[in-house]
Amino acid sequence: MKVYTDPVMNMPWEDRQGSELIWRSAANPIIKRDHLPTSNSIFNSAVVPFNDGFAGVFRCDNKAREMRIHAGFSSDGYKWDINPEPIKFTVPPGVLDHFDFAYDPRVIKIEDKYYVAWCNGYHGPTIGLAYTYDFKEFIQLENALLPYNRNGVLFPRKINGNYAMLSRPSDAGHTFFGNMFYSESPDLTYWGKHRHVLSAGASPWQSLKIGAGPVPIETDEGWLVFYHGVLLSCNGYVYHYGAMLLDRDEPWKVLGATKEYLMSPQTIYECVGDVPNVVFPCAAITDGNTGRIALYYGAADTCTCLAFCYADEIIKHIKENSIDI
Ligand code: BMA
Repeated sequence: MKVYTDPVMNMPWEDRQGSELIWRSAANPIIKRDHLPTSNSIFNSAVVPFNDGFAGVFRCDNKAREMRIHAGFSSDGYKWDINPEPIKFTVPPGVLDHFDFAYDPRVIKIEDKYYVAWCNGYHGPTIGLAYTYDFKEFIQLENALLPYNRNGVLFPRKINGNYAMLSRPSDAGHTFFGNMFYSESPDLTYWGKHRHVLSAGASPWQSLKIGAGPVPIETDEGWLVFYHGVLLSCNGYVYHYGAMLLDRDEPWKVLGATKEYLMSPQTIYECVGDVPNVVFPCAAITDGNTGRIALYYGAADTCTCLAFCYADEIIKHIKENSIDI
């Protein structure tokens, strides 16, 4: 199996100790809630290889409980130097200049730019977009979609000549529904060609809502997409994650998706925090040479964690244990 991502020499990695398909870092949580003196919590954050190390955009909710995103740098993917000041976007003339809140960023390099997609407050949640070259200056683009929407995740290359995005239409609250859709844009401003990808409900862990997690990983078998799935228990929402495989040329076509979750909240740091029982992946560093994947996920809406897996094992598992398509 081929993974079409660049090699990452110094990626964060720990060998598997047991038999799980995805295993947790012994260093979890790698970023604690009080990593910044001003932070209430740091979670659901996105990182990418950058120069000889890594850069990222972090969801830092402050002690006023305002949701902000901050840039950060790391040489090893574990120890992060996060800017104590939130990102202040440069807004070009003619682009909507409005800020309410920002959360759940995803970051991806497309051609020569690093793009950030996040849940942007504009009369409710929608998908904000910006780009940077250096993780110091961020140029804001127009919001991609109308409110209400969450989990906007760009593909790492154009598809059929257009930029492409997965997203999840929602409502303004703690949405109790959610299906995944695909959209295309020639210029990152005007979006269309909207296609349904997958609805919630295929198995109990994903019965209430689903949404894309990290940026899709291109392989010769299709796009590997980790996604969160939510069920409603007597104690509220429980966030798990699994993975799906999408057609390479028509990524709205699902080739398979995990019937069983790959991770559910089970450790103390996933079950105890501001929102108990949440594992929420927003980034994956993938080494094109070995197919090793380091997943960054938020735990209990409080801290940031790492887990590891192999692309070929996850794809084999999807094929052998899929929901009915
Ligand atoms: C979603 C978002 C996520 C969060 C999740 C669980 O609506 O707010 O950031 O992890 O709820 O609280």
